[in-house]
Amino acid sequence: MKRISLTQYLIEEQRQHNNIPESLRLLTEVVGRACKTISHAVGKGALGEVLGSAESENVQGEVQKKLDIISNEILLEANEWGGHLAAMASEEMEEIHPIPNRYPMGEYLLLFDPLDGSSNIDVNVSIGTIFSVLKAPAGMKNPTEADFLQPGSKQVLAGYAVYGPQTLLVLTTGNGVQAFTLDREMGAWVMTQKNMQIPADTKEYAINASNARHWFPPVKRYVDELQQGSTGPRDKDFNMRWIASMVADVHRILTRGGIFMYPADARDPDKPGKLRLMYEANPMAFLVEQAGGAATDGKQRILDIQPQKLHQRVAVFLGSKNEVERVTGYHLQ
Ligand code: P6P
Repeated sequence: MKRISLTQYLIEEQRQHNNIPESLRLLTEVVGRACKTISHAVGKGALGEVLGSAESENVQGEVQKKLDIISNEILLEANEWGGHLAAMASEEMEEIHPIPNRYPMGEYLLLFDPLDGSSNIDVNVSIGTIFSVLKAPAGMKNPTEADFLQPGSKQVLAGYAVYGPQTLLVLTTGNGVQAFTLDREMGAWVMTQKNMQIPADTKEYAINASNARHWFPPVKRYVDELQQGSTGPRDKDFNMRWIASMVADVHRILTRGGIFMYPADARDPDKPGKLRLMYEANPMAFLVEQAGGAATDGKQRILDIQPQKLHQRVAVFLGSKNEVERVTGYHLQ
């Protein structure tokens, strides 16, 4: 494959599809630059004295890691001056973050989970940054939370950076999924995968099996059948992976197929699972569908869900289309 930079890709994409105007291209490159900075901070680990807890909690009531806060600050500072954003929203902040008055206001809304998989930071397992871009409503003057509450089908760009053995940037603007590897010597994102595709069938599933006793019947039935393997109705053996970093699990699925599940369960009927709709499920669902996969909450397409709250949670079933359709079918029976 011809090695092209993120900038060249975005410019050529605009020429072909006219869907990445200058301001969106700039936004994407700024987010990419912020992810390089986060990658550098993450890579320092203990040497940078950035590991461990920050002794504070986020809006989810989860203890924040120092790198959660550092990553959030990096994204805020990188994106607030450029003139392409009207406001930002983050898993780490209760309220939206309007662009300060000293900077021009742009036409996009940026949402992110600055460092997904925080429980893995201190044990050197892959983590990542997830981001989603929406257009601000026409004529909006003072951004409010309501302006962000758009279904995932309205995203104009979504992606993630995964900080693992390689640092990768994976994104879509609606014309397939492309992956870029960080060339650390050049400090540049270089395209290494074009038009990633998720096989419709798979032998690999991802779920936190320690929650099995809480699962509702459709998930119990689906996972039991997988575990019966060639001795059961599926008539083939399956393998399981659970990294507990959504970015890493989703990247594996984009690379070789699989189904990822974080279902609602009986522990808290008011809490439909753990993952957040706006800045985890929606961007990942956009990527997965663009790669030929499927993403539902067990009953409906994630990208069709009309959000009610910025930090609302959603059950997630995503990945290989035939498996997602099977487990969704069990929910709808
Ligand atoms: P559990 C990380 O905290 C996260 O939000 C996702 O990245 C990941 O898929 C999930 O939670 C892991 O949850 O319950 O297995 O720790």
